[in-house]
This record gives sequence, structure tokens and C-alpha cells, in this order.
Amino acid sequence: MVIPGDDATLKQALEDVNTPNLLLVLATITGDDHWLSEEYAPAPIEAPEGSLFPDDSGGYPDEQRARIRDAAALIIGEVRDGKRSTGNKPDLARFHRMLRFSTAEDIELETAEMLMEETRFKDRDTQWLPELQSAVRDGSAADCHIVIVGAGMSGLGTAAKLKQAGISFTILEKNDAVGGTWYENRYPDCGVDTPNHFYSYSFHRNPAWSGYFSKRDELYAYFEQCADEFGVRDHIQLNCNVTEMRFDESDMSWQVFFKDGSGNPRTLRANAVVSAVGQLNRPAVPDIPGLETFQGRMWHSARWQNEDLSGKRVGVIGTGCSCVQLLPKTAAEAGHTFVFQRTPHWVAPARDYYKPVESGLIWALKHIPYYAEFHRARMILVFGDRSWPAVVTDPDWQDQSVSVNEANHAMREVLTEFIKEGLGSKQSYVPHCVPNFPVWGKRLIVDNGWYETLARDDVSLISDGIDHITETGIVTKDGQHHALDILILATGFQSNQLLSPMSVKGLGGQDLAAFWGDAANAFKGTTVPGFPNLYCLYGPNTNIVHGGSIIYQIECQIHYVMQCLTVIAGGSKRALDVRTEVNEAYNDEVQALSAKLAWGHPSVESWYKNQAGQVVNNSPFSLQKFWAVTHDLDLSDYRLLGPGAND
Ligand code: N01
Repeated sequence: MVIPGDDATLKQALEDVNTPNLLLVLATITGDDHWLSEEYAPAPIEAPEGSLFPDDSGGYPDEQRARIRDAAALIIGEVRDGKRSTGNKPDLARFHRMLRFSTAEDIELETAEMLMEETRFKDRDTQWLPELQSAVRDGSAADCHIVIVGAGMSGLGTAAKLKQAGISFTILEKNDAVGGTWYENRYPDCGVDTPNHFYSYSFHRNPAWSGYFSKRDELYAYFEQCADEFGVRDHIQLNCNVTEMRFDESDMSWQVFFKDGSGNPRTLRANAVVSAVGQLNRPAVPDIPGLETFQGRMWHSARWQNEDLSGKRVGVIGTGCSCVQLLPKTAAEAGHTFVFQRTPHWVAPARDYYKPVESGLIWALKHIPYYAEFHRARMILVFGDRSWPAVVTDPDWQDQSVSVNEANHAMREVLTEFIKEGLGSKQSYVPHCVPNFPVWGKRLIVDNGWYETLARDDVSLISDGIDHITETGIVTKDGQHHALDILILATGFQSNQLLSPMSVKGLGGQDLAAFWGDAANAFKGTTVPGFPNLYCLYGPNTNIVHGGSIIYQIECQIHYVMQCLTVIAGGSKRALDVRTEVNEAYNDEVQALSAKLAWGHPSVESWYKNQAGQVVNNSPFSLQKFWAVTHDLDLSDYRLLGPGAND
């Protein structure tokens, strides 16, 4: 790493960095544990009220902070000037000690192991890469071809790894661009709810995020850039809609049927198929009587139309995350906005949601040795599993009707106060805005001015329930007609029928949709018995509610899939079929755990659940646990089909 600039630039950057992290940098460069001694012990991390960002500055007196920075300027300056080496990256034991020191928390060793990989202090790819590369080198993988369906974050991430290994692959993407959800969603203020220094590939960090919570255009640009920098552009076929996949037992391969950009039917043969289609890409159009008769302009939030809203009467159906994000800007532009709410959601205060990344931090992420690694680790610790204890039901908790444990209830009270405060003069809305399900029953929505917007004079919250839609507006159950020029459907996605509408036929022609019904399930959220060599990324029970980045989950799955591919890439027409009893035992555990979590609570009705109330979409695990669950392939979980079959 070449460190540019002069002392003044370095000192300026150090103003913006996190002091406990800076101490870890110093300890790593110098190898001197004095920087991790009691003298520098930071104060515990605290969450100031109303802030998404905990105060993790270390709480040092100004004078001590200045001394640490001066020392850092000197030491890093010496590295820059070639007078000192960058030292050695920490091994697990030292990294573990560093994390415990810098957070003043009792971090588990397994968490440190996970973070070694997330920071790439340890390269987890060594678990599968040498084997695949040697199969490529000796020619045994020459006939192996993988088809990836979808060029969003899962597809691009998989493609990066296949490219690295030298395995042949094709990505079929239905859209005319990569990026998936970040390409499709363009509604006003669309963005992430997890800081991007965490919400990005571990193997492709971006030091230049402009905000902690980036907006759609920047995210889309990141995935576009990934497609180029991973060198996978030539493998992507855009405008290709996969309609059917059939497993061919004669040579243990998949036939993938799709329509190309001209609508012509085409077929590809693949040794394995990676479904990277996501869970949230098919807009759900509500089944409300009269919807089709509406004569004004109407669109779904995920199919945004840039129309002039000024002076218009705009209706929005739905109050989930998409609506919360799009409402402030929509209401600011429209003449009057009517929000039709069926169920209120919990919304978390986020004073610093629009905080730009400090220029010094961007510089440090680019140029200070190890800073980006320690920054990512800290972001994951702070925005990952911190809420987990508050989502697990305490069987002894008294008030099980609206909360699952004491911490969960305390959060309920904080958020209820936040609602009252935000609604200002419209206190009559309060009873309509307090959900009757536990906090984290649904993913907490990060506030971008939701209650303040509902409190505007030109915004009306309508909670009476929709009876029907007319040519000119919406009639609510109380008989009132609300005249509208524009109707926005922020009504979510068809999420329970995973992989739909593709027809997927496995062993013996078995149909995946029929096999699943409305209770999709998979081993580790990834493999399905009877559908060998089919890998579902962001598959059943992998979505996260309590916090964290879905890219993290997907990377865990990709790591697992790449290990599976070491078995089948050797060109000998082999297939891995997860054992039925293994999958059933896994999913019995998934359901038993889910029932004890906030989102499994009987009061929660959501897109996570099927008709029977089973949680289909969400992971029942903390991020840490999902990492452990997916980390190592155990071949005894699978039947090996083809040459060398073991069953
Ligand atoms: O969709 P949703 P979304 N009549 O399903 C209502 C991710 N995401 O697009 O709650 C009346 O959450 C429905 O009511 P109810 C995130 O994972 C992330 O907002 O079912 N109302 C609900 O209010 C999120 O979970 C980000 O009673 C009807 C709303 O429509 C997921 O996408 C940003 C109705 C749908 O809410 C989906 O979010 C955006 C009907 N017939 C999205 N049908 C970030 O990262 C549905 N509704 C920040």
C-alpha cells in the first residue's frame, strides 16, 4: 500500500477516524501490545437516544485522544516514508484480543473467526479455490459449466468466485442491466438500511461510499462496477428470461430453457444451476375490488414513474419500508397525499441517516494500513447481531401479547414515545401508528422523516381499511370516497413462491413449486432434496430481520456452494442431492426456532409467513450462527449421484 500525501493530509484524516480502531492499527503496524493496554482502554459502546450510530468513539479525554492521534501520525508517517514496515496482520488469537479490547465487550472467539474472514485477514476461499483451480488446470473441469439465474448481488457474487476459480459459467438476467433490486427500485429516497461499509462484498470493499446509508443510484453504480471489476461482463446475457429448468438424470445435468432478448426460445446445459433470483423481485399487486377500473395514473413502488406530482392528489397503499422511504419526497411534491394503511410498522429513529462519510474517513479507508479491515469489523459488530437478544422470546416474560422479552418491551416503549414525538400536533394518529405486534416482528424501518411527514397538513393517514377502488379514487370501509389523481402501490412483493414463475423439474420430473407448496424450505436455505446441483441463494429462511446485510448472508451461501462445486466440477457427471431426512431435520429446527423469535410471534402477519403462519423467508439464526451453519460442507448430508454413487 502506498500512502500518499503529506503530514498535514494525514493529520487531517486522523481527525475523522475512530480512536479504538486507530489503536488497533497502531498495534498491528508496530506489533506492540502497549497500544492495547489498560492505559488506552476505551469506554463501552453506547447508543445515544435517537441515533442509529452508537457512540463508539472510545470516550477518551480530548488530551489523550490528541496524543493517540499524534502518535498515529508519526508511526503511519514513518510507514509512508519507508522508514517502517506495515507489520503483520493479526492471527486469530491476537485479532480476538483486539476486538475485545476495542469494544470493551466479551466478544466470542467464533465471532472473531467470522470477522477474520469478513475483513479478509483470513482468506476463506482457500477452502475451495485450490481444488477447483487444480481441476481447471488438469482439464478435469473442462466440461463443467454453471448457469447462474440473475445478475443481482447474489449472481454477481457467485460469478466473481467462479471467475476466480476459472470455472466456465453463464449468467442469464431477465433485465437489460445488472444490479437486480438496486436496478429495479428507483422510487424517491430508495436506499439501504445497513451502512455500506458492511452492506458490500467482503471481497470488494468500496472506501468511497459517500454516505453511511447510500442511495439507490450509488448502489446500482457499485454493482455495475463490480460486474466490470470482477471481469464477468462477457458471461452475462441480458434480457434473458428463464422459463424452465429440467434435471436430466442421463448425464446429471440441468437443461435451462429461456427466452432471449428477441423472444426466441433457447436452451443451455449446465452441471449446476445457481438460482440468484432474490426474494423481492415480483411486485405484488393487491387484490382490491375495482383496482383495474382506476382511471388515474397508477404504478407499483418497484416500477417507479417519474411524473410531475405537483398539485396532484396522490394515494399510496401500504406502509412498509418502500412507502416509508418514498413518502417524504412524494408528499413534499404532491398537492395532497393520502396514505392508506392496513397495519402500522415499527420505525426506528435515525438522526444521522443522511450523515455523509467524513472525508478523513474515506482517506483512512483508502490509505491507512488495516484501517478498512478494522472499520468493517466494527461496523459488523455494531450493526449486525446487536439486536439479537431482543428478538428471542423469554418464556418467563409476563407480557407476551405485545413483546417477547424485557429488552424487546423497552424498545417498544422507546419507539412509542418516538411516534408521539414525531406526530406533533396530530396526536389523534398515535393509536393508529403503534403496531400491535412486537418490535422486530418485521424488520425495523429506518426513519427518514416518516412521522413528521404524516404530521404535515397536506398528508392524511387513512386507517379505516379499503373497501374498493373506483374510477376516481378509493372508497374506505367507512363509506368515504377519497378522490385521487395518482395511485402508488407500495404493496410489496410476491415473496413466498420462491423461484416462481420458473418451472423447475428435478429427479423423476418432480416439480419444485408443487413440492414446496407455500412452505418453501431448503437445507441451509440452499439445497432441496430431489433437485440435485440446484443452489438457491437468498433461498428459503435466509432473509434477515433483526439487522445486518443480506450480502453477508449471500456470501455465506456462496462459500457453501463453492465447496459443493469442488465435488461436481471434476467432469465426471456427478450430482449432489441433499438427503431428505437431513433437510427435514434442519427445517424442523428452523421452524422450532422461528416460533420463538419476534417475527414468529402469532400477532405478526407479514410477507415472511405462509398461509399456515409458518415463517418461510426469514433466517432463524443470528448472523454469527448462519456463518457457522454454512461454513463447512459435510458430504454425509448428501447422496452422491452418478459415478461413485454412494446410495
Ligand atoms: O413491502 P412490504 P415493501 N391492502 O411487504 C400493504 C425490503 N426493502 O416494498 O402490513 C392494503 O413490507 C401491507 O400491509 P400489511 C425489506 O426487506 C428494504 O415496503 O401486510 N394494504 C404493507 O404495509 C422489506 O421488508 C428497503 O397489513 C396492503 C405494504 O403494503 C421488503 O423489501 C427498502 C395490501 C407492503 O409492505 C418489502 O418492503 C424497501 C392490501 N391488499 C424495501 N397488500 C431498505 O433496505 C399489501 N398491503 C431500506
